[in-house]
Amino acid sequence: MITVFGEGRGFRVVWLLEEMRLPYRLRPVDMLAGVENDPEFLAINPAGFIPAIQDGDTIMVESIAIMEYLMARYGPTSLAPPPQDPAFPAYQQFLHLGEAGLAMPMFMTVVSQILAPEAERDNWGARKGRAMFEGRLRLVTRQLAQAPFMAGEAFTAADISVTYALEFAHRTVGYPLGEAEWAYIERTTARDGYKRAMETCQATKAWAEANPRPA
Ligand SMILES: N[C@@H](CCC(=O)N[C@@H](CS)C(=O)NCC(=O)O)C(=O)O
Repeated sequence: MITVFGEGRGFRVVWLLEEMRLPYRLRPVDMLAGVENDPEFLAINPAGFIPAIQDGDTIMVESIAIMEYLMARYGPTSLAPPPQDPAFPAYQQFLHLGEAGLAMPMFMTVVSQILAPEAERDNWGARKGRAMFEGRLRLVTRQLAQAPFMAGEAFTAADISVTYALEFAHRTVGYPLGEAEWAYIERTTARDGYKRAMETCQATKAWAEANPRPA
């Protein structure tokens, strides 16, 4: 049985597991309570960030790497087009852009603007993180002008990666996404796999309900 430690970006992993219909359990990690009080989790990831997974003797961190592992180990799956597929380059690019280009720069902005002491909130790093998100978002917008999904005509794990990043930006700093991005989010999150993942991830569900999409 696969154990997923922590929500946050662990939502991506749970969503993927639901899409693949693989059995798993979610083991919550309370980051706000302090991981130093959670020795069982620290034994899994001594670096103290979420998500992590345990699958038999395998322990992994990094949400995108975990998704790639699960698809390779338990696929084949249409969520990961094969390298010969014309959709593969866009798939590979947006799978990683969702974290490296969107979620991570915005995360640095969020930790400054929401969690930092008042006097340290408005700083160059926070503004740069937001500007990086904004710049890279243009690649998403351009893709959506050509196709309904990041890899083209079909939903893939790249959409799990990017959708998480866009919802993160909205739910944290209220980032003003455009019409095309909202229509995209409606498409990707209408899936049963997303809805089942939301039911598993109760903290994420509460966070989403507290930050509804614009009407
Ligand atoms: N690139 C990593 C980012 C992991 C990450 O930063 N997770 C956040 C919560 S979603 C966290 O645990 N932050 C606390 C920390 O880094 O100390 C991934 O995609 O898994």
